[in-house]
Amino acid sequence: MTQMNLYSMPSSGNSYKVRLLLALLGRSYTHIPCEAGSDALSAAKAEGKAPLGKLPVLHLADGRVLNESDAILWYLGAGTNWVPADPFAQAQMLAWMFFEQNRHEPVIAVRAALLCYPERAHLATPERMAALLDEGHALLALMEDALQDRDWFCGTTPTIADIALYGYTCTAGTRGGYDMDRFPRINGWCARITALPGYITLEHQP
Ligand SMILES: N[C@@H](CCC(=O)N[C@@H](CS)C(=O)NCC(=O)O)C(=O)O
Repeated sequence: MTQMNLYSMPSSGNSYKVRLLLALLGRSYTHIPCEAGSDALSAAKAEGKAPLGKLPVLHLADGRVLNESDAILWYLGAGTNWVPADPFAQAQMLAWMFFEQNRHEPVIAVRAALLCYPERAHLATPERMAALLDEGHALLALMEDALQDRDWFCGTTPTIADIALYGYTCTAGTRGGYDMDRFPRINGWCARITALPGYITLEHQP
């Protein structure tokens, strides 16, 4: 193995976060796309390439393996401008990343998945969809408030917390059905991310 291999799901925000940071950092790697329900995903799991059974997974050139999108962001961002040096700023950044995984992703990504993946349609009861809509709007309102006096979630420059939050926020309206007109500051923040040099869309496959 001579360079990093990334096993990632093309349609997934968790995988997109990692592809996006790699692009913004200008890092080269081999992409192994494994879409939901594909033979490639089954093969990756059968070959032990996804030790925790989920993607993304980053395989380093020396053979070490990293699971969990936000842990991978931390690893790739360490020592760059994407991770602040100050311990308090780092902790603030991690707080947003835990918020993303514990609260944002289980609501906003799940509603989008119920709408977008046909095999999950039977789980999209009207009651569940309505609850996810309300919960998601409340979470987005927290993000909107946080952006009241800043361009980025932690400090004056973008960090990996912005990438983590962007992964599923960027499609909250188009895939999740959330009313993004209510959140002008989030829309401005998304526009600032798309303007970063090296930015790629979710659809872009390396
Ligand atoms: N907390 C994990 C979640 C990873 C995850 O749920 N990945 C999904 C796609 S979003 C997956 O690999 N699904 C394939 C499967 O369950 O078979 C992370 O952030 O990396």
